[in-house]
Amino acid sequence: MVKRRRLNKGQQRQVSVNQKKRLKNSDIEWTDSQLNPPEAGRVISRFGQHADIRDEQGNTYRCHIRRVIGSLVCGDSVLWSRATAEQQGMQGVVVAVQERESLLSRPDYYDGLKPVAANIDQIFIISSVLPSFSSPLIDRYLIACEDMGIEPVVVLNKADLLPQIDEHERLHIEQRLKDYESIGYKVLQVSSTTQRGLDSLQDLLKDSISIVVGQSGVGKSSLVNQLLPNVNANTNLVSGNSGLGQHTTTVATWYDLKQGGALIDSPGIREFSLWHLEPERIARCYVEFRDYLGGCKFRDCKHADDPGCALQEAVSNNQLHEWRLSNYHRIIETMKTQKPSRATRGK
Ligand SMILES: Nc1nc2c(ncn2[C@@H]2O[C@H](COP(=O)(O)OP(=O)(O)OP(=O)(O)O)[C@@H](O)[C@H]2O)c(=O)[nH]1
Ligand SMILES: [Mg+2]
Ligand SMILES: [Zn+2]
Repeated sequence: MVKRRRLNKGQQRQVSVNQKKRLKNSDIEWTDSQLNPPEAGRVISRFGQHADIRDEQGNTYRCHIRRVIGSLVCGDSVLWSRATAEQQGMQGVVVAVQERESLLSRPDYYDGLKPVAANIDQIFIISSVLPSFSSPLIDRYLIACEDMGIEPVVVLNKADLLPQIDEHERLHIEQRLKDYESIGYKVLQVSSTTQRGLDSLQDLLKDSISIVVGQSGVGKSSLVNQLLPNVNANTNLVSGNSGLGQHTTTVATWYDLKQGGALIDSPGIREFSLWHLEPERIARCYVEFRDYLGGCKFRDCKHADDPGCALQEAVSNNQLHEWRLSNYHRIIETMKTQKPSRATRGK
């Protein structure tokens, strides 16, 4: 019997490179006569080299993405051509992307800045009583929204579980939500199980392109299913062992709303770093800090134990919430260690 030799690491890498080359070589191309004139469409989801495109009549087509197109994400407005005959399951080809009104990117330690969805005008930041409530994570999303100029809504899902948790934790969550409201943010407590608060959420959806974001397992897809009864987005139990979500949703997906606008479901995240922003910019994205930022004694004030810090003084006078300033410091601190060395642009 011939003993099969195991490949060393270098050989394994070469095999993988060759496989990728081969895949690229089998690129799909139709001749001009096999393609209809380009028409407008919307990216429903993107998967590697193909995307599901919705035409203006509301039908969806699986399309190949021309290699010249650098970046394409859920929500992009595109021009695409219908093919007269399918090739490898593809029904058409995306030929151009229209200019974006906005772009939500997910700063990922391993992959750099990864675009998630385009042309959105409202972000529902979903948190929940379980797996865990995290105000630093909500703050990170709020910073991203302020930076991009997109309207945020802070949503606590699984509000039905509030009476079941430790009282100390319940009071903590409720106080944080009140504080967000006092800063001026829209805050909703909802439950996709008991339907609590869903009418208010429904009202906010009207005529907007909205996206649900947040940790895995907070119930983003469950909310989408409740808000859009014809949709059947996959949902999954939070793992009994780790208490974490199971990353059930894997790609951002666009759902049309009957009354106009759309709701995008997105994959859960583990972390949301902000290394692509400067500390000064982050401080300005804490909207309630803005009135005080010019007032520190030193121009390079770090707002920690610096003498004459206007933010510290405002905290002492109960004009700012201490926890927001401490979240700010936590974020700045983690940025120092989380800056990725790899390329900062994904596709
Ligand atoms: N008690 C309670 N459970 C809920 C509620 N909403 C969702 N769940 C449960 O939470 C679990 C996770 O829900 P999903 O909708 O899959 O969560 P997700 O945020 O989409 O997760 P990913 O796709 O992994 O990011 C499921 O078991 C849901 O049944 C709620 O309002 N109350
Ligand atoms: Mg999901
Ligand atoms: Zn200061």
